[in-house]
Amino acid sequence: MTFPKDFLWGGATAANQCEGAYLEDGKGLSVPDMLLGGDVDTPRTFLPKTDPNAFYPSHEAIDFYHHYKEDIAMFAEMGWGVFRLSINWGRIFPNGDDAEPNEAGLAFYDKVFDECHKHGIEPLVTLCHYEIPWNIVTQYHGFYSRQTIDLFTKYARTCFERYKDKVKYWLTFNEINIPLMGGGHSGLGNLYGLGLMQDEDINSETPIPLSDLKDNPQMRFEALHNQFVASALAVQAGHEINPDFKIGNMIAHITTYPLTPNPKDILENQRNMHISNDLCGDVQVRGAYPDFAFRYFKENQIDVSYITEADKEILKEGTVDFYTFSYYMTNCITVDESAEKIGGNMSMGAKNPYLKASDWGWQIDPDGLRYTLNLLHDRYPDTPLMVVENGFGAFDQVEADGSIHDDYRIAYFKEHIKAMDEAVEDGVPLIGYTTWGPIDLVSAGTGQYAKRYGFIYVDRHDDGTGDFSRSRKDSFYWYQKVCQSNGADLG
Ligand code: P53
Repeated sequence: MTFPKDFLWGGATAANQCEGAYLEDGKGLSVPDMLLGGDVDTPRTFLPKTDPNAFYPSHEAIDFYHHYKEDIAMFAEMGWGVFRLSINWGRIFPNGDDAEPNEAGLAFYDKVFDECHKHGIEPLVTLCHYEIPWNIVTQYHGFYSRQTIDLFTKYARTCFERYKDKVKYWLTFNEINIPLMGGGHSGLGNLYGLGLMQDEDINSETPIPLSDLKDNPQMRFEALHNQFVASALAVQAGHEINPDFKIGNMIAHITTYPLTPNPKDILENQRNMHISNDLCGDVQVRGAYPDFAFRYFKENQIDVSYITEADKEILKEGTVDFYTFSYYMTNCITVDESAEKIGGNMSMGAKNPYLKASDWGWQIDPDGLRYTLNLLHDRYPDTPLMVVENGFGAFDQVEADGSIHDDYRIAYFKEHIKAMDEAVEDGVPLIGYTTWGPIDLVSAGTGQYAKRYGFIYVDRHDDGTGDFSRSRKDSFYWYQKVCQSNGADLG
């Protein structure tokens, strides 16, 4: 058996995609609460006010807020050692800038973490998973304001102090590199990631597709910089509050290959990998911007005078203890503009003729995971790695007897776990694996329930019907064997 004895197996979720109860116990509105649903061809739209006639998937999500005991018991039944979840910032500071935290919100996560420990499950907590309080968007332009650095570090400190004996593993920002991904991701990155929206969009009376949100690259890069500083300050605060904390970063690692051996494609792919994946990773692991970033900033007319000497010091002092990333797919990069694209309205690259794709155009590439783990270990040789999201969004069919035969999902996971096994064999220090959406939840990209990821089915649908009941898919029993055998029994 290759996986280390204390390897952490589990699953990953985000508060806004699961909890629902969007105004309960004093929670304030946060960014996802303003987003309507879409599908593979229709981008999610955003409406900067709550319309009583519209369906906002996050408002009820899968009602984890009231089902957490049942859900965590089912996670334990699978034999998990770790559960990745996020704290919804707006439950703790409903407006983001409140003087005092909301006790009811803090108490909810006490109960959730206690429930995890009751079952021997270690929580891995993301502080900010696309959950910036809406008031920070409207009053501060999100992370574009340096004041938001203070608001975030206060929130982080509050969580670290409160849960210092219940949570050991923390992540600062989910997929911090999303604002660098381009394509349909600029709206997603600006709004979801940075809480940054231009005034003309904030005041819109009609729904705006996420992909059409106005982008201001100067503001986007300043906001991202402020987020780096906020992350580094949180890492420092966490280590001061409990030196045993392990605090990681989180990167959406969309690995890309050159579409052809044309050296122009090779160079373009290297540039893409540098900017999309490595820039953020380097800042958070090595504590400084990489050299290539400055050429990119110059070419994009970004004035980087906001990167002060004092900030550089903070980045250097706030490097992470481990590197985590999401891995779903790979894409190809080419200078040939006529090459066939992949990925629906969120397209991020060219189609790879050797790979099959999901119904959402995400190309399935288990070998790419082994390749990625090796790339990351080459780049950050002293840093433990963890895959904190990997999964297969698919339409599921419920049989007459209630069973769900999701062999396609089992096949996806089996090949990706084999790839991790190979990487461990290659010498990669991989410490854990949390699958994305172990229980069906709301898709971040499309807002759909129909894009299901779970081992556990949730009876809830895009038309707002369903009773939120949970049931086990075939993949549930399969993953149970994987966790219980420490990855030896892949069926
Ligand atoms: P959905 C794009 C590309 C890679 C990962 O995504 C992404 C996204 C954003 O859609 O996000 C992560 O739900 C994210 C999760 C999200 C998951 O991937 O669009 O951290 O919140 O649900 C899957 O299928």
